[in-house]
Amino acid sequence: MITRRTALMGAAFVAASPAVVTRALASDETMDTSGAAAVDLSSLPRRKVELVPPPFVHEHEQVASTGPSIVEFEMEIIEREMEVDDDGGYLQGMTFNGSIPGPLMVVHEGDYVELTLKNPASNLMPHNIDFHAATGALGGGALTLVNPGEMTVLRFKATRPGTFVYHCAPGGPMIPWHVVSGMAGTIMILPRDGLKTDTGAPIKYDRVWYIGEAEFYIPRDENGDFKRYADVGESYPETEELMNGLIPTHVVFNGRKGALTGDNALTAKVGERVLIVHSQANRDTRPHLIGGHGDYVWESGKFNNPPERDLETWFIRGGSAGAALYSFLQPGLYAYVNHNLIEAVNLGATAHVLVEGDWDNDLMEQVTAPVEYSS
Ligand SMILES: [Cu+2]
Repeated sequence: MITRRTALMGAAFVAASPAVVTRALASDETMDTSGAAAVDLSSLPRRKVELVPPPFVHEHEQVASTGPSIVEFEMEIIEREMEVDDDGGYLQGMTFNGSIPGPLMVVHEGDYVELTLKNPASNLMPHNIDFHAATGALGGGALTLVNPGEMTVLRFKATRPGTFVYHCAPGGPMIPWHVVSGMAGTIMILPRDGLKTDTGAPIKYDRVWYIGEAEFYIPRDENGDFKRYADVGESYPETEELMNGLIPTHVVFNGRKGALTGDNALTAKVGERVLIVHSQANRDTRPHLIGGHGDYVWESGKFNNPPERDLETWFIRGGSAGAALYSFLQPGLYAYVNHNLIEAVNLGATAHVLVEGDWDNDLMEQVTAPVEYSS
């Protein structure tokens, strides 16, 4: 029987890459758990959370005021062309909820995450979701593969506190392609009693920013201009060839060069403590706040480990998310970068933070402004 998936995938891909179709449809990407014993969670309260686009984060408690609950989220997968710079770069994007990265989800340790994942009929590709925070079935990937026009609901227990990447992983070479097309995000699982310093003292943040770093591989034409494609299927063969060379054309925060600079700069006030969650689902990176520090940094993002203190630059392993707390002490414009400075300045991995407040001459003073001198 020709399934809807076969028809759709066939139309988009058979001419381009039959091997890909075969692998994406392989049965080992799905799993039958229908024989497992039922669990009764009917006594647990449920609450529904509306996700918001990064760099912002839905309202949440830092210290849980109640016991565990089932936290309901919903995400729609959106395939669409996205402008990624001011130089004519367009990505045939694949996204969770329309943004790159996907939204930051926040729950507490012991909660159950219940995600409704929808793949609209207007999409071309099958998709799924692999939560690094979840246990079993390829992080949920083997239970969530949805064709265009299908939806699924996955529940998993949040057993380990920390920041964890989620991403699409529909099988074979579809996996890296979907990830570098935008299908990755982060879930933050807070300890029920909140974050702690290295000495175990409770510590809170005034705001959270979610920076999702991603790299894109956008083919160029013979004149060196970025190519545009009619849809994701058409973009695949040339994009895959470029991907396999491992040299990205863009390394960006939040989906495009300039997504968080200039008029889009993040803002804070002197004295505010910010938690910066930073993910990269595919490639190593090294965040650095120019003119500031990481007061407390969970470099690997896992809150059962004490945070490191006073860091200058921290390392986010590809396929992970980390978290850094910083209290801004001086006003002015800060740059938050990937401290591979070629990637920061030339390829796009820069955000700006505009901080209001009073300058502290004790921390830094311009003793003599630049003047000419004779040597
Ligand atoms: Cu996908």
